Amino acid sequence: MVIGITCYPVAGGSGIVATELGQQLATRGHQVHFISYALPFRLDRYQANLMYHGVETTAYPLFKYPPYTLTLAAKMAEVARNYNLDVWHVHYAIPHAACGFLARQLIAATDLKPPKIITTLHGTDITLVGSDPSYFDITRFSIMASDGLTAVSKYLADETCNVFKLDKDIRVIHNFIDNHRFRPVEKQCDRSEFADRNEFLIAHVSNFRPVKRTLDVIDIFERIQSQLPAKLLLIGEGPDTILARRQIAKKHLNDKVIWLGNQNRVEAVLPCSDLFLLPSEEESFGLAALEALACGVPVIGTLATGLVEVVDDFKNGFLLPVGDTSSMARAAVSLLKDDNRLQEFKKNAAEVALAKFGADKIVSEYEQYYQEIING
Ligand code: GMT
Repeated sequence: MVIGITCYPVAGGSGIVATELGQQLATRGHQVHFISYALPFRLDRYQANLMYHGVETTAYPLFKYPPYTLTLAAKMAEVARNYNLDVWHVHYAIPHAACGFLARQLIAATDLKPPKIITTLHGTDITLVGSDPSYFDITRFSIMASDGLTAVSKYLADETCNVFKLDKDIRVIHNFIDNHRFRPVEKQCDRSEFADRNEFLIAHVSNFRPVKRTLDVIDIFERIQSQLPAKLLLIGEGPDTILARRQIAKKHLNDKVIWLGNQNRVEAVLPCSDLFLLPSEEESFGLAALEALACGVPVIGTLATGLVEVVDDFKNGFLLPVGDTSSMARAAVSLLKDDNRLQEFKKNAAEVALAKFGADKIVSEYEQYYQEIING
């Protein structure tokens, strides 16, 4: 197949899934075209069958907000015409599904057959931004206008139907991991760089948005380290970074926290960790948690989110109510203190991640879905 992929190129779950899907599809022999305003975050090496088309937006004094969505739609149509695309796969409904619709109208005005539009919903495009009154109607319209619709969890598919009062078939295709990269191999990293031999290493990866509740991460860690020797590894950056830094200083934890900023090879660090914290308010899936599990790291996360489809409660992690940092810390300490159980959780983490979310399985689900949609 010839597939166009549009996503946000910055560090963030939807861009990572889109990029890794494109790489996997190209490896399988499909021709993949990325269309975005910058080279996607993890698209850091040349690969056969994979091309990138940058979208430019001309600045003009009249434009307070340069109309990126128009140039994106025009580029999507141009790439479809030049390469005869079968599918436009857009990740994150806003504004990409609307751009797909517009690009289809552009092609329909010629004699060419437009590619099918498949929209993958990732989470905040529905739960936060899409449900905002200013985006609601256009998001609902663009979702309805897509030829195919996938969601990264059943939780998100149900949430989408509730929020938008939709009666449309949404295919659940979970996120996946490249199991050649994300493996529980401790020698991939040098643990002594981060912690002493007697210290536990606790990790958190996110884009430090309020929805991630980074202050809860610090609160949980503070409670853990008051009972056990431990270090906290923080990976990523975002709007709450400053807040988190202040909180760490206020709690006198500076010498126990290691900041790594954005990393595009988290698999080189995660396998050294003993526990991963993701106490998010909302998480449609929690790709960061899956990447940790695949590296053999148990996860402490939140109930009533898509994490229930990723983490096996009491088997490779614990899920607790949002904001209940004392129970999260208690669960963490009891696990870290029981080495047999910790090793068992670590083993389960990697096994479950591979069995349920291995790239081979999930990428085939996308291929099959593309084919179904192309065949109408
Ligand atoms: O989590 C974020 O803020 C980033 C966001 C994105 O779209 O880049 O992530 C969402 O999509 C990921 C990939 O499907 C999911 O694993 C995350 O759970 C989801 N984030 C939220 O629902 C908050």
